[in-house]
Amino acid sequence: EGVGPQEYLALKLKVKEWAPEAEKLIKGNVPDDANIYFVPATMRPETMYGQTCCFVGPKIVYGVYQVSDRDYFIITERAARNMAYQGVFAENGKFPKVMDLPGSSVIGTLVNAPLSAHKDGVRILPMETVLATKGTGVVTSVPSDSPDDYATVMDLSKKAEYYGIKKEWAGLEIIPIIKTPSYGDLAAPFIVKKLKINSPRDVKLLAEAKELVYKEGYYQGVIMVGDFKGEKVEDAKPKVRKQLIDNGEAFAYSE
Ligand code: A2H
Repeated sequence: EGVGPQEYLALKLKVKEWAPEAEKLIKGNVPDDANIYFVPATMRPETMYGQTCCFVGPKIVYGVYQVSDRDYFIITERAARNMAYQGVFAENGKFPKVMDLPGSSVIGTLVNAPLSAHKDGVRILPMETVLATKGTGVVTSVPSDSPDDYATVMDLSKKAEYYGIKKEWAGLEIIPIIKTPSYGDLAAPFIVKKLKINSPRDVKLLAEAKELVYKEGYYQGVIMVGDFKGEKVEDAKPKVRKQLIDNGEAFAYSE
């Protein structure tokens, strides 16, 4: 990190049903027929088949930005400003903000996650470790292949009441999407258990887990689902990325 620009894929997760608090805030500020999207930034487009939820920082304040006539994005102001210079908004350099939206208010919102096996949608859930200074401040969750995501959904399931969420929102089935020779087809859960990681706050161990899962998945992994089933992760990654962009479900974002 810090050596060159990060090339992310920004994915469009369309809101299907608002959490009550967010709905009250949105009403009257955004037209009823608008398409509103949460826009997570990912480095792993080929894992999008395994999305089970999407994280926001509960203490981060997001903005609702109008990107075109009927389309609105929920992202940090920092990301909106960057996108405004990357041809994402209607007018170059402009990123019209309609309103602020506290992360805590959107918890429980149901969104459609492109490529995910969970076709009825996935929930927006809290993740304390989301950085406001990276990507869009929104992180889509793939617990099969991301140790951070797995540790977080486990914690959310265990303490659902404390977090003010429904247990089943965090407990959507974790689907195997990448087969690896050493860690099986659920690499993140395998390594998290092996390293005895008990909490999303075990940052040192999680950094180690991330490194192990990434290397094994990226260089040895084979995709088990979707249009590129049977292909190596390395080969499938640019193809899934292109497909999502061509379908209008994602766009390139760099910082
Ligand atoms: B990745 P890099 Cl399956 N705060 O996507 C914390 N984490 C963030 C973030 C933020 N503001 N914005 C993006 N990220 C996460 C998938 C994935 C990711 C898998 C495995 C590993 C992985 C599903 N979550 O990342 O330091 C996003 O999670 C391992 C680092 O800029 C994004 O890709 O490379 C990744 O971190 C980008 O981190």
